[in-house]
Amino acid sequence: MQKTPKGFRLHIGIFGRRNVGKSSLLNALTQQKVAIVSEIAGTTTDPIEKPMELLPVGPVLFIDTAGIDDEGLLGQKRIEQTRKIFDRTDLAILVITANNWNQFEEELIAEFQRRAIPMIVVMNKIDLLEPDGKLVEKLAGLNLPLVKTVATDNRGILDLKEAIIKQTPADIINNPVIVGDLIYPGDLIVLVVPIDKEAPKGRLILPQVQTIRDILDNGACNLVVRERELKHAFKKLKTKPAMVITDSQVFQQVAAETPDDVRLTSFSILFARLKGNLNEFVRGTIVVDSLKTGDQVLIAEACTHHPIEDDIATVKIPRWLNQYTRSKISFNYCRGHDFPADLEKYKLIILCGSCMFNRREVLSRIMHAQRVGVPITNYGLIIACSRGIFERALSPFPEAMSLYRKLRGKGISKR
Ligand SMILES: Nc1nc2c(ncn2[C@@H]2O[C@H](COP(=O)(O)OP(=O)(O)OP(=O)(O)O)[C@@H](O)[C@H]2O)c(=O)[nH]1
Ligand code: SF4
Ligand SMILES: [Mg+2]
Repeated sequence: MQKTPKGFRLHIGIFGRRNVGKSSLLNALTQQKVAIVSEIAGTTTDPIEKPMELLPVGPVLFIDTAGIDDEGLLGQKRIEQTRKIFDRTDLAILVITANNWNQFEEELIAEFQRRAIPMIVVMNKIDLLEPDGKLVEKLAGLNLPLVKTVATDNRGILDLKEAIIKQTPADIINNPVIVGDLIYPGDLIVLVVPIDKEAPKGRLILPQVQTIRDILDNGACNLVVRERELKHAFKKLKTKPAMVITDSQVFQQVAAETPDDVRLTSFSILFARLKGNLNEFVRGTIVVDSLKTGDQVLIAEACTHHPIEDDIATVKIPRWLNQYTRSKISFNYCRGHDFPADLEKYKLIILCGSCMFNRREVLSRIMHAQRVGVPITNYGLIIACSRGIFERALSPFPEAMSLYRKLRGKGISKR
């Protein structure tokens, strides 16, 4: 089971005059032939909805609308239909062609502003006409983000995705679902929390507390145990739990003691999904299998703390990855909000759990990596992979699991 609550699916409306390339843009963004495209103005007559996972933003619903400069009675009806879409638009994309901007566009942006809908202006078909400098200046003066595209040639589509990340309202992009979409009310969830010398005195750490709270918010039950009491807890339970969530450091032991038909994952994988994009991180983690001696890997930590003994970034992850790959990888580091511009030299980028970053910043990092074609992942998935428990830890996430199997099927061998 994996459902995306409708409220968390970002609704992106694509608006503009007829024939500016709205449907072409939808097809380029989704990399599918979702909408019919033709040179005849007025091709799209009814709104077309396309739910999809937009990497790296997450679940979105694109709504391609009929061009709204129509004239005549039929045109009026289309305008009314398109205007109804305004009511459920979280983010508006206003498509124009090179220099075509007048009262029609002015009225549209005034309407979006009145409704407090964030927007992006897309100047499409720039292969046919040079953008007018004055118009570009005017839009900058209005504080309207502008992206230049050739929808038929995929040009500018990554810029558009980046603009979508920047303009998405914070409450949507910082999606608060930790585990709620994976469980039902009444389910029993077992959480395994080691209390070792690294655990803070007298309390649990924030990701554990947030997970407990999310389970409560969804009407399910928490059973919190240390790893040494897990066996005993299973013996006492009359029915199997719906899921076990563990600290990744004790994953191997917990996996051995948890029945095979009980879904098992780690806090860090739940937070990889919450803070970043699980599918994108699965793509990145697969690359570990081809790492070899001398390859450069970037580890990006959000905090600037001094490395402690047995530090995760400088000691544990390098040790586990070198053991797993039987190589000597060259590790480089960046910390805080600094993120290097010259990413091309890296074979892989590993982000920390990013608990101090908002999701927008993590998604921006994923976009930077995508631009230069460098795979990216995070601690949670790297720990699971290098400890040999990757498949088991992905078991609660059918979409990520099938992506993983598909990538493996493409000849990426398992060590
Ligand atoms: N040269 C060029 N042609 C484009 C570009 N984008 C779209 N087109 C062409 O422009 C025409 C209209 O594209 P559509 O995507 O159907 O436009 P639309 O805005 O959805 O049109 P309606 O549905 O009629 O409102 C098609 O012939 C596309 O192939 C572009 O960036 N460059
Ligand atoms: S995982 Fe959290 S605490 Fe650790 S470096 Fe990253 S942001 Fe800081
Ligand atoms: Mg269309």
